[in-house]
Order: sequence, then C-alpha cells, then structure tokens
Amino acid sequence: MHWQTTRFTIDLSRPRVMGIVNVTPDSFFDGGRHAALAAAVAQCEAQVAAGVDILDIGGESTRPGAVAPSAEEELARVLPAVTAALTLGVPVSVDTSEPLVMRAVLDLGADIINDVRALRRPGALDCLAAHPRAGVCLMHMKGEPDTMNALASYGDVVIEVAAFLEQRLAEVQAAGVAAERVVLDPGIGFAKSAEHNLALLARQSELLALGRPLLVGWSRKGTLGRLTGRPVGGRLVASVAAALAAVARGAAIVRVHDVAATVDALKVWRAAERGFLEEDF
Ligand code: HH2
Repeated sequence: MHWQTTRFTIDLSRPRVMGIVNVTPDSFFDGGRHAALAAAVAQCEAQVAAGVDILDIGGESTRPGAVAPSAEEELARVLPAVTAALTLGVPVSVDTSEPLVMRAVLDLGADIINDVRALRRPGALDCLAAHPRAGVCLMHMKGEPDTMNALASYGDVVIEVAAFLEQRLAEVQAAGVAAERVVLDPGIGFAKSAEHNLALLARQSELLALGRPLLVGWSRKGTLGRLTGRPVGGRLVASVAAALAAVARGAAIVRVHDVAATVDALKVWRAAERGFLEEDF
C-alpha cells in the first residue's frame, strides 16, 4: 500500500511517523511553544533529525472547547512555517479545514491536507479535486471542537465511524480524488469518550476493512490520562504505548508530538516482527 502526495509517493509497507507542529497559541500540549516562526522551524528541523516521516503543521487548535480562528489569521500562522518546512526534504502536511488555507498551501507545494472535518467545509473538496496529486487525510468528528463533547453518543461507535469514513471516501472519489491519495482517521478524542476511543483501537481491523491506510492520533490525549492518571505533560510513555498498540493493529501512520521516542519504539517493534535488523529505518 502507498499514499500518493504532491511530491512523494509514501511507501506504507512500514509504519510511518507524522510529527505534530502546532503554530497556535492554544493547542492542548504544545500551544504557544512554536507560535513564533523560528521556534516552529526549529521544531520541524528537530523532528526531521529524529527521523520523522511527515511533518504536520497546524494553525487551529481543535482541542475540546477551542474556537476556530478566522481563515486569515490561520493563514498568517501557517504560511511562513509551511514555506520553511517545504525545504526540509520530507512530506509536509497542513492540518486545516479552511479552503482559503488549503488553496494557499497547495499553491506553495504542500504535500498533504490533513482535515479533521474531512473536507466538509464548503469549497474544501473542490480544492483537493482541483489538485492532481495532493494527499488528504479524512478524519471522523461530530459537531465542532466547541460542541463535540456533548455529541459523544453512539449506538456502535466503530460501525458509525466506519460508515462515515466509507461515505466520505466515496464522496471524495466521486469528486475526482483518487483513492490512492486518501488515508482515513477515526478521530481519537473527537466527540468520543474514553470507552469509544478504546473500542476504536480494539476493533481497528473493522476500519482497515475500508481498504485505505489508517492514520491515528493518540498522542497525549485525554483517554491516556484516564488510563494512567497523569496530566498531559506526563503522558509520553502512554502515548508511545498507544502508538505501538495502533501499529500492531494495522495503523499505517501515527500522528505524534514525541517523534524520537516513537521512532525508537517502532524500530524495536518492527525488528521483533521481522526478526532481523534493517539499515534504513
Ligand atoms: N488530533 C488533533 C489535531 N489534528 N488530525 C488527525 N488527522 N488526527 C488526529 O487525531 C488529530 C488531528 C488534536 O491534537 P493536537 O494537534 O496535538 O492539538 P490541538 O488540536 O489542540 O492543536
């Protein structure tokens, strides 16, 4: 399996690490840390040195309760960081739902649009359909970050998330986006309780049955706090364990804050799976 993106065809025969770079004042873990351009670029460079496979730059916090910035504000946050990241030799993803931002970063040459709203804002699908190669991640969420916690109720969460992703995949394909450009994401923590998130992990194989690679983001999220009793800053080990659990159940890409630790863990996991050393991991 592979993921077609603007400049790179990403081979998914081994698990890949997507590094989070939030250029926001208010993200739940790294908010404010990389808001200045120099800090964002340093974070991108550090993640590349640590072995990141994809950089994911975001200008909107989607933590529960967050209020979206204006499109212009979001664009002003991400554009300089994306411009710098595009020189670093790895695929660059932009975490956005906003068509104005999508168009601008795709014009710059960004490789992937990572949309927590799965291209549902008016005009978003057209941006991707108009582009011949850009990759896209379609994520499941109900409502908006400021309303989603009240919407965390399902009959069977795995069946409902799978049905949503299957429908969005069909819709983007019908608009002209080839399936090889698309990966799917269950949206851990987005309108979901800890029980919902854990059901999505335990039964991840039902999402794999949709036929596209899965991207999952457990890094530092609330369910790991529920499981360990630790605050956001103390969830490194839990985050790495969750990433490994997701990969062991077939996830192709893990979206993480802690690139070096996750890359190390995946090296060991993969060596155990294969029974020999690989030079180019
Ligand atoms: N989670 C967050 C943001 N974007 N994108 C995908 N595809 N999957 C996710 O699970 C996901 C995502 C939330 O995490 P973070 O970016 O660290 O925080 P914030 O939204 O507060 O910036």
